[in-house]
Amino acid sequence: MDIERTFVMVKPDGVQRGLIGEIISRLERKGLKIVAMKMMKIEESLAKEHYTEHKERPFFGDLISYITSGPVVAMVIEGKEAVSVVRTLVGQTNPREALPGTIRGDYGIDVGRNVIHASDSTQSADREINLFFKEEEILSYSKADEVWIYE
Ligand code: DAT
Ligand code: MG
Repeated sequence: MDIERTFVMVKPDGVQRGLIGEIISRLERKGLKIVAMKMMKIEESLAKEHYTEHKERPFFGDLISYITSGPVVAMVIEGKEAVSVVRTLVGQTNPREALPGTIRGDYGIDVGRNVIHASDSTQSADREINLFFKEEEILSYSKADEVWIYE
C-alpha cells in the first residue's frame, strides 16, 4: 500500500476563527491518521525557511507576517496517497476559486487568509515534516478502524 506522510498546518486565521476542531475532524473522518501534532508560534526564521520557494514573490513579506502572527497547529498526517488526498480536501490556493466542500472553499475568501497549509508533493512533505518535527515526535501506531478504511 502506498502510505505517505504529509505536513498540514492550521494557519493563524484558522486558529483565531475556531476552526481547529473542524479541520481535524475533516481529516479524521476521511480516514487519515494523525501521527504528530503540536500548537506553536512560528519563528520568523522557520517561516522563511518553510516558504523559501516564494522568497522572490511580491507577497513574501505579507506571507511571513501572517504565518508568524499567532499560534498555528502543525500536524503530520498519514494515509494512502496522503499528499494528494489532503490537497484535494484543502482545495485551491485562492479560496474564492476553491470548490465548496473543500476546507478553503468552505471557510476562506482571501488568498492571504486561506486557513490551512498542506504539502504539495512527497518531497515537500519530507522537507516540511523535518523542519517542524523531530523524528521522535512522530508516532507509529495502528488504528482500530484501519481494516474498515483500507481493503
Ligand atoms: P498553497 O498554500 O496552496 O500550496 P502556494 O504554495 O502557491 O499555495 O503559496 C503559499 C501561500 O502563499 C498560499 O497559501 C498563500 C500565499 N500566496 C500564494 N499566492 C499568492 C498570491 N498571488 N498573492 C498573495 N498570497 C499568495
Ligand atoms: Mg505550497
